[in-house]
Amino acid sequence: MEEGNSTTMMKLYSHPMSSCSRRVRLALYLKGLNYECINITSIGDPELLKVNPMGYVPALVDGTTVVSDSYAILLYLEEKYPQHALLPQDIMKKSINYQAASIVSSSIQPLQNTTLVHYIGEIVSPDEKLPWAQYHIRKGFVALEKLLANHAGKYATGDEIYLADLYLAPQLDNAINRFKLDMTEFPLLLKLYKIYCETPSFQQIFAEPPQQIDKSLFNFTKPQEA
Ligand SMILES: N[C@@H](CCC(=O)N[C@@H](CS)C(=O)NCC(=O)O)C(=O)O
Repeated sequence: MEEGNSTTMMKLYSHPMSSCSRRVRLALYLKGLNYECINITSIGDPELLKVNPMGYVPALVDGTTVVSDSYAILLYLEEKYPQHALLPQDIMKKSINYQAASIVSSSIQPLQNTTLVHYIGEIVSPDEKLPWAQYHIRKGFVALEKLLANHAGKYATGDEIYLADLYLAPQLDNAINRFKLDMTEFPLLLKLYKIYCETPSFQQIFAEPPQQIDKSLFNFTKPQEA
Protein backbone atom coordinates (compact mmCIF):
# COMPACT_ATOMS: atom_id res chain seq x y z
CA MET A 1 0.00 0.00 0.00
CA GLU A 2 1.21 3.48 -0.88
CA GLU A 3 1.13 6.30 1.64
CA GLY A 4 -0.57 9.55 0.63
CA ASN A 5 2.27 11.73 1.89
CA SER A 6 5.80 10.81 2.90
CA THR A 7 5.39 12.06 6.47
CA THR A 8 1.71 11.86 7.39
CA MET A 9 -0.95 9.36 6.50
CA MET A 10 -4.09 10.64 4.79
CA LYS A 11 -7.15 10.98 7.01
CA LEU A 12 -10.66 10.33 5.81
CA TYR A 13 -13.60 11.63 7.85
CA SER A 14 -16.24 9.08 7.08
CA HIS A 15 -19.10 6.92 8.30
CA PRO A 16 -19.41 3.24 7.34
CA MET A 17 -23.01 3.74 6.21
CA SER A 18 -22.50 6.95 4.24
CA SER A 19 -22.78 6.33 0.50
CA CYS A 20 -20.67 9.43 -0.28
CA SER A 21 -17.90 8.16 2.01
CA ARG A 22 -18.15 4.73 0.45
CA ARG A 23 -17.36 6.18 -3.01
CA VAL A 24 -14.12 7.58 -1.68
CA ARG A 25 -13.23 4.48 0.35
CA LEU A 26 -13.61 2.48 -2.87
CA ALA A 27 -11.26 4.82 -4.75
CA LEU A 28 -8.67 4.69 -1.96
CA TYR A 29 -8.88 0.89 -1.96
CA LEU A 30 -8.57 0.59 -5.74
CA LYS A 31 -5.64 3.00 -5.81
CA GLY A 32 -3.94 1.06 -3.01
CA LEU A 33 -3.68 4.10 -0.73
CA ASN A 34 -3.27 3.83 3.03
CA TYR A 35 -5.32 6.15 5.16
CA GLU A 36 -6.63 6.62 8.66
CA CYS A 37 -10.40 6.36 8.71
CA ILE A 38 -12.04 8.65 11.25
CA ASN A 39 -15.63 7.58 11.75
CA ILE A 40 -17.74 10.50 12.90
CA THR A 41 -19.80 9.93 16.02
CA SER A 42 -22.49 12.57 15.54
CA ILE A 43 -24.05 14.70 12.83
CA GLY A 44 -22.39 18.08 13.37
CA ASP A 45 -19.25 16.48 14.88
CA PRO A 46 -17.02 19.49 15.83
CA GLU A 47 -13.90 17.76 14.43
CA LEU A 48 -15.67 17.27 11.11
CA LEU A 49 -16.89 20.89 11.02
CA LYS A 50 -13.25 21.99 11.18
CA VAL A 51 -12.52 20.23 7.87
CA ASN A 52 -15.95 20.57 6.26
CA PRO A 53 -18.08 23.51 7.40
CA MET A 54 -21.12 21.79 5.83
CA GLY A 55 -20.78 19.03 8.41
CA TYR A 56 -21.11 16.26 5.84
CA VAL A 57 -18.89 13.27 5.27
CA PRO A 58 -16.60 12.59 3.53
CA ALA A 59 -13.69 14.96 4.01
CA LEU A 60 -10.08 14.12 3.22
CA VAL A 61 -6.91 15.51 4.76
CA ASP A 62 -3.77 14.76 2.75
CA GLY A 63 -0.81 16.58 4.29
CA THR A 64 -1.71 20.26 4.06
CA THR A 65 -4.53 19.64 1.56
CA VAL A 66 -8.06 19.50 2.94
CA VAL A 67 -10.80 18.49 0.50
CA SER A 68 -14.44 17.83 1.25
CA ASP A 69 -17.25 16.60 -1.00
CA SER A 70 -16.78 13.18 -2.56
CA TYR A 71 -16.69 14.51 -6.12
CA ALA A 72 -13.86 16.94 -5.37
CA ILE A 73 -12.03 14.27 -3.37
CA LEU A 74 -12.28 11.76 -6.22
CA LEU A 75 -10.97 14.28 -8.77
CA TYR A 76 -8.13 15.18 -6.40
CA LEU A 77 -7.19 11.53 -5.84
CA GLU A 78 -7.37 10.78 -9.55
CA GLU A 79 -4.95 13.57 -10.38
CA LYS A 80 -2.53 13.04 -7.51
CA TYR A 81 -2.57 9.23 -7.51
CA PRO A 82 -3.22 8.12 -11.11
CA GLN A 83 -2.79 4.39 -10.44
CA HIS A 84 -6.00 2.44 -11.17
CA ALA A 85 -7.56 5.17 -13.33
CA LEU A 86 -11.14 5.94 -12.34
CA LEU A 87 -12.00 7.03 -15.88
CA PRO A 88 -11.61 5.17 -19.17
CA GLN A 89 -9.55 6.70 -22.00
CA ASP A 90 -12.42 6.49 -24.46
CA ILE A 91 -14.20 9.87 -24.48
CA MET A 92 -17.67 8.42 -25.02
CA LYS A 93 -17.26 5.92 -22.15
CA LYS A 94 -15.84 8.72 -20.04
CA SER A 95 -18.95 10.81 -20.66
CA ILE A 96 -21.18 7.90 -19.59
CA ASN A 97 -19.20 7.69 -16.35
CA TYR A 98 -19.63 11.43 -15.74
CA GLN A 99 -23.33 11.16 -16.44
CA ALA A 100 -23.93 8.15 -14.16
CA ALA A 101 -21.94 9.78 -11.36
CA SER A 102 -23.84 13.02 -11.76
CA ILE A 103 -27.27 11.36 -11.76
CA VAL A 104 -26.42 9.67 -8.45
CA SER A 105 -24.68 12.63 -6.83
CA SER A 106 -27.02 15.41 -7.96
CA SER A 107 -30.40 13.84 -8.66
CA ILE A 108 -30.63 10.91 -6.25
CA GLN A 109 -28.42 11.05 -3.14
CA PRO A 110 -29.20 14.63 -2.01
CA LEU A 111 -32.93 13.81 -2.16
CA GLN A 112 -32.57 10.78 0.10
CA ASN A 113 -29.93 12.23 2.43
CA THR A 114 -30.65 11.57 6.11
CA THR A 115 -31.20 15.24 7.00
CA LEU A 116 -33.67 15.83 4.18
CA VAL A 117 -35.60 12.61 4.77
CA HIS A 118 -35.95 13.48 8.46
CA TYR A 119 -37.09 16.97 7.49
CA ILE A 120 -39.78 15.52 5.20
CA GLY A 121 -40.88 13.39 8.17
CA GLU A 122 -41.19 16.49 10.32
CA ILE A 123 -42.88 18.90 7.91
CA VAL A 124 -45.09 16.40 6.07
CA SER A 125 -45.43 13.14 7.99
CA PRO A 126 -43.17 10.28 9.15
CA ASP A 127 -45.18 8.04 6.78
CA GLU A 128 -44.00 10.10 3.80
CA LYS A 129 -40.29 9.52 4.38
CA LEU A 130 -40.01 6.14 2.69
CA PRO A 131 -42.24 6.95 -0.34
CA TRP A 132 -40.35 10.23 -0.80
CA ALA A 133 -36.95 8.51 -0.90
CA GLN A 134 -38.23 5.66 -3.07
CA TYR A 135 -39.79 8.09 -5.57
CA HIS A 136 -36.53 9.97 -6.13
CA ILE A 137 -34.31 6.89 -6.21
CA ARG A 138 -36.65 5.20 -8.68
CA LYS A 139 -36.65 8.24 -10.97
CA GLY A 140 -32.86 8.23 -11.10
CA PHE A 141 -32.69 4.47 -11.54
CA VAL A 142 -35.05 4.63 -14.57
CA ALA A 143 -32.51 6.94 -16.21
CA LEU A 144 -29.50 4.86 -15.17
CA GLU A 145 -31.02 1.58 -16.38
CA LYS A 146 -31.50 3.16 -19.85
CA LEU A 147 -28.17 4.98 -19.86
CA LEU A 148 -26.13 1.86 -19.09
CA ALA A 149 -28.09 -0.58 -21.28
CA ASN A 150 -25.66 -0.22 -24.21
CA HIS A 151 -22.48 0.26 -22.19
CA ALA A 152 -22.43 -2.24 -19.33
CA GLY A 153 -20.13 -5.23 -19.34
CA LYS A 154 -19.24 -7.02 -16.14
CA TYR A 155 -19.39 -3.55 -14.53
CA ALA A 156 -21.36 -0.40 -15.33
CA THR A 157 -19.40 0.78 -18.38
CA GLY A 158 -17.42 -2.30 -19.40
CA ASP A 159 -15.26 -4.91 -17.77
CA GLU A 160 -13.27 -2.52 -15.58
CA ILE A 161 -14.35 -0.75 -12.42
CA TYR A 162 -14.73 2.96 -13.11
CA LEU A 163 -16.26 6.08 -11.58
CA ALA A 164 -19.82 5.04 -12.47
CA ASP A 165 -19.42 1.90 -10.34
CA LEU A 166 -18.10 3.93 -7.40
CA TYR A 167 -21.30 5.95 -7.43
CA LEU A 168 -23.69 3.13 -8.30
CA ALA A 169 -22.67 0.49 -5.78
CA PRO A 170 -23.32 2.50 -2.58
CA GLN A 171 -26.51 3.99 -4.07
CA LEU A 172 -27.81 0.52 -4.97
CA ASP A 173 -27.04 -0.68 -1.46
CA ASN A 174 -29.00 2.25 0.00
CA ALA A 175 -31.92 1.62 -2.34
CA ILE A 176 -32.12 -2.11 -1.73
CA ASN A 177 -31.21 -2.46 1.93
CA ARG A 178 -32.17 0.84 3.50
CA PHE A 179 -35.06 2.06 1.38
CA LYS A 180 -36.42 -1.35 0.27
CA LEU A 181 -36.94 -0.26 -3.33
CA ASP A 182 -38.61 -2.81 -5.59
CA MET A 183 -35.89 -3.57 -8.15
CA THR A 184 -38.06 -5.62 -10.55
CA GLU A 185 -37.96 -2.91 -13.23
CA PHE A 186 -34.16 -2.59 -12.98
CA PRO A 187 -32.68 -5.94 -14.07
CA LEU A 188 -29.38 -4.43 -15.20
CA LEU A 189 -28.87 -2.44 -12.01
CA LEU A 190 -29.75 -5.50 -9.94
CA LYS A 191 -27.29 -7.61 -11.93
CA LEU A 192 -24.56 -5.01 -11.29
CA TYR A 193 -25.38 -4.96 -7.58
CA LYS A 194 -24.99 -8.74 -7.41
CA ILE A 195 -21.60 -8.51 -9.14
CA TYR A 196 -20.51 -5.77 -6.71
CA CYS A 197 -21.50 -7.99 -3.79
CA GLU A 198 -19.15 -10.68 -5.12
CA THR A 199 -16.21 -8.32 -5.77
CA PRO A 200 -13.67 -7.80 -2.91
CA SER A 201 -13.24 -4.03 -3.43
CA PHE A 202 -16.98 -3.56 -2.99
CA GLN A 203 -17.32 -6.16 -0.24
CA GLN A 204 -15.19 -4.03 2.08
CA ILE A 205 -17.66 -1.12 1.81
CA PHE A 206 -20.73 -3.35 2.19
CA ALA A 207 -19.31 -5.05 5.28
CA GLU A 208 -21.33 -4.76 8.47
CA PRO A 209 -19.92 -1.80 10.48
CA PRO A 210 -18.06 -2.63 13.71
CA GLN A 211 -20.34 -2.92 16.78
CA GLN A 212 -19.24 0.38 18.33
CA ILE A 213 -20.45 2.31 15.25
CA ASP A 214 -23.68 4.23 15.77
CA LYS A 215 -25.75 3.03 12.83
CA SER A 216 -28.71 5.20 13.82
CA LEU A 217 -26.88 8.31 12.50
CA PHE A 218 -27.67 7.18 8.97
CA ASN A 219 -31.00 5.44 9.52
CA PHE A 220 -33.85 7.16 7.80
CA THR A 221 -36.06 6.19 10.73
CA LYS A 222 -35.21 8.03 13.93
CA PRO A 223 -34.94 5.70 16.97
CA GLN A 224 -38.12 7.16 18.54
CA GLU A 225 -40.13 6.34 15.38
CA ALA A 226 -38.80 2.79 14.97
N1 LIG B 1 -22.12 16.33 -2.13
C1 LIG B 1 -21.62 15.79 -0.93
C2 LIG B 1 -22.77 15.23 -0.10
C3 LIG B 1 -22.31 14.80 1.26
C4 LIG B 1 -23.42 14.13 2.05
O1 LIG B 1 -24.62 14.35 1.80
N2 LIG B 1 -23.00 13.29 2.97
C5 LIG B 1 -23.98 12.56 3.76
C6 LIG B 1 -23.58 11.10 3.86
S1 LIG B 1 -23.68 10.30 2.32
C7 LIG B 1 -24.00 13.13 5.16
O2 LIG B 1 -22.99 13.52 5.70
N3 LIG B 1 -25.20 13.15 5.73
C8 LIG B 1 -25.40 13.64 7.06
C9 LIG B 1 -26.57 14.57 7.11
O3 LIG B 1 -27.50 14.40 6.34
O4 LIG B 1 -26.53 15.46 7.96
C10 LIG B 1 -20.60 14.68 -1.24
O5 LIG B 1 -20.71 14.07 -2.30
O6 LIG B 1 -19.68 14.45 -0.45
